[in-house]
Amino acid sequence: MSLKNINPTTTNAWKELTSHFNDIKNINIKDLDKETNRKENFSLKFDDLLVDYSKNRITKETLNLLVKLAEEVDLKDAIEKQFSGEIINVTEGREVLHTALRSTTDAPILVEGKNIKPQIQTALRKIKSFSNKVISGKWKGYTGKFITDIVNIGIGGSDLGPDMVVESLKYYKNHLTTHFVSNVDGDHVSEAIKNLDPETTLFVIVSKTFTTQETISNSETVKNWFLKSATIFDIPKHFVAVSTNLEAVDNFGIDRNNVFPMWNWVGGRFSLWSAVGLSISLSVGFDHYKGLLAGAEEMDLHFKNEDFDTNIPVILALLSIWYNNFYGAETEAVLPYSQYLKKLPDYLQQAIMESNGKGVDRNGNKVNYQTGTIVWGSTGTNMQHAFMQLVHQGTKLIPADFIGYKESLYGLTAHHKKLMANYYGQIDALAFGKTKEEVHSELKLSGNEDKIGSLLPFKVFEGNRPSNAILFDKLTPHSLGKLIALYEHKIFTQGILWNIYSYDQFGVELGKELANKLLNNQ
Ligand code: G6Q
Repeated sequence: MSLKNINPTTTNAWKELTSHFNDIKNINIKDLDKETNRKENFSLKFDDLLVDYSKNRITKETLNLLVKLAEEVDLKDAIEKQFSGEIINVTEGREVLHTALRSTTDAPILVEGKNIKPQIQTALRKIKSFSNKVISGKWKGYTGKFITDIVNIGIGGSDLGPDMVVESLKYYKNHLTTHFVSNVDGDHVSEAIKNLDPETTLFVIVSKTFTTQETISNSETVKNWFLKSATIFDIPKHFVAVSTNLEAVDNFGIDRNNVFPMWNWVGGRFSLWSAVGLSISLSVGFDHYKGLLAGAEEMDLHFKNEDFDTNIPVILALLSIWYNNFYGAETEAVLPYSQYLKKLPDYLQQAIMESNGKGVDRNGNKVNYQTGTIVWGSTGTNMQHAFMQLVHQGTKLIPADFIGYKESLYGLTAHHKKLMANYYGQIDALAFGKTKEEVHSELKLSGNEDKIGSLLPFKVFEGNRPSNAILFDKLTPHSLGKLIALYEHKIFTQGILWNIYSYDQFGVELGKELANKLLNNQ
């Protein structure tokens, strides 16, 4: 049985939400914040994670209606279908089972009648043993030297996830240096290899199809570079692949023993939990890699089992729909207050926009409502000195997720205090703004009474700009896994509510076709 097919705008909840929106659209977060227990009533705690969504333009009634919407489109049924391996990626005829990759239970998950759990475990054992060998130095290059550098060659889902996680977990990394090459721009690969030593470099070629123009071009280039000093018999010590296309991998010259599996039931942008994450395991060690998977599994169970009104990914998805479909907000910002997470917005752009950037519903009809939000962002505090001006005083409504950590990793507590003061300061500034009266008395008190006439309107902050505070105790592989899975489930929930297919990506095809045509005509 496939996913249900319900146009959200035809539900009772949508109608009620529309009239509710008309009633409350001018509410102000400042007034809402005065409610008794507002923070407690609009916060969710899940072990080391606290999500405070009290600074949103919502009431209890809004939330009830949004939850009702999720119920009316039968989100529960869709969740069950995803986790149990139904073919919910209908347009590609595939199951969507990235959650199976991190499941530690014995419960079988069947794909074409076969339990996939054993092959997942075998792949994990292979990742473990390979990572251990390379990290310990047991695995040696063709002249007997240890491996010092890893180069991940892949693009899109075969690059953004591993790259983002390796960067985010830099604190936990070992002696290996990891590089990522993705762009077909030859300067990218040239820069990456210019200081590398072929005797001590390991290339991890990640391509589900092993036909992707960028990845194959870059792989051929590094192979030629390698063969300037080594022979084809040395390739097995320096090239491994993650792919489903064994024939193409063979043709490239990679030893079958050095191939890690990929499966069609894992979408590229959700694949860092598979062997696509090999560079992660090499960079931080298998135990940390497992920690990442364990954190994601905890979020999976929360998403699967928790009631919608206390379900973190569901609530964040519903809030996003509230702004996107009722307030007409076009974009959302993701603002991590950790320099380690600087690549998270890029990663989420693919995950969110490639998944939910669809204009046709599950009937194949053009939708008559807004879908996929535009996501963008950068790290705090850097972005406060850059684009935040527009978020505070511009004309657009931009709901924002502020991701923060109670503790820093190196323990410079004075720095962390400042960082978090900025985190909360921004949230409050957006929500509460600064009134005319406040600006007036500020100018007066600072002895600038003469400037009140000319400056006052420019210094006013309207406020009433919504945000969520997503706060973890500490950045660990475990909490990162949880965070990524949170967004994955938010994406899924929104796709279900918008009645679109989130797991195909035909939108990237046309440009590829045209580029190939142009190449062939040259
Ligand atoms: C992700 C997309 C896409 C894909 C790349 C790389 O969901 O499918 O970004 O990951 O095009 O594809 P290959 O892994 O096949 O090279």
